[in-house]
Amino acid sequence: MVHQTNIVESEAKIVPVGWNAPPSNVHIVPSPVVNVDTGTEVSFQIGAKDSDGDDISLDLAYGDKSSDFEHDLTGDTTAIQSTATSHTFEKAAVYQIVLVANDSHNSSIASIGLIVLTESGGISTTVLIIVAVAAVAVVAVVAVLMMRRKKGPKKEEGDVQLPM
Ligand SMILES: [Ca+2]
Repeated sequence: MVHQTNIVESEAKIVPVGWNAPPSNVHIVPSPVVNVDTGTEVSFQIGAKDSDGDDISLDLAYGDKSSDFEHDLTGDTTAIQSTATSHTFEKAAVYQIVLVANDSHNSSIASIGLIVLTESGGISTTVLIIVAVAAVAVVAVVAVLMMRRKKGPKKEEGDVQLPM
């Protein structure tokens, strides 16, 4: 006859009364600033950890009045946990994206800025900016060349005279 013994392992957590470690390592990836075009689906990796092993609820606000993305991270671990989500921004603007991690005692916050550029006539604003910078550079090079020509050695005329 085989006897099985169930061994229950547990870790003792000594937490002083009234003391809590708030969620740490609260993160949003990509970070810190992203440039995207309107209508582009942007992927986010978000997460946190709790050194007490508390459950963490994540609340990600996109800053565009759409519904927040909410996700619960299960406790029992003090490792950094994360999850993924994505969102499409329809209007060109600068968005402040805020992630709140709550362990039911305290909240910790992380945020990033996200720049959404509009498209006009199929040419993105980024391309227009690059073209504008390139045009300024060309003008600068032409100006330098013209200044060098003016400073160059002057040709003296009338020095050479043939004897009669
Ligand atoms: Ca905690």
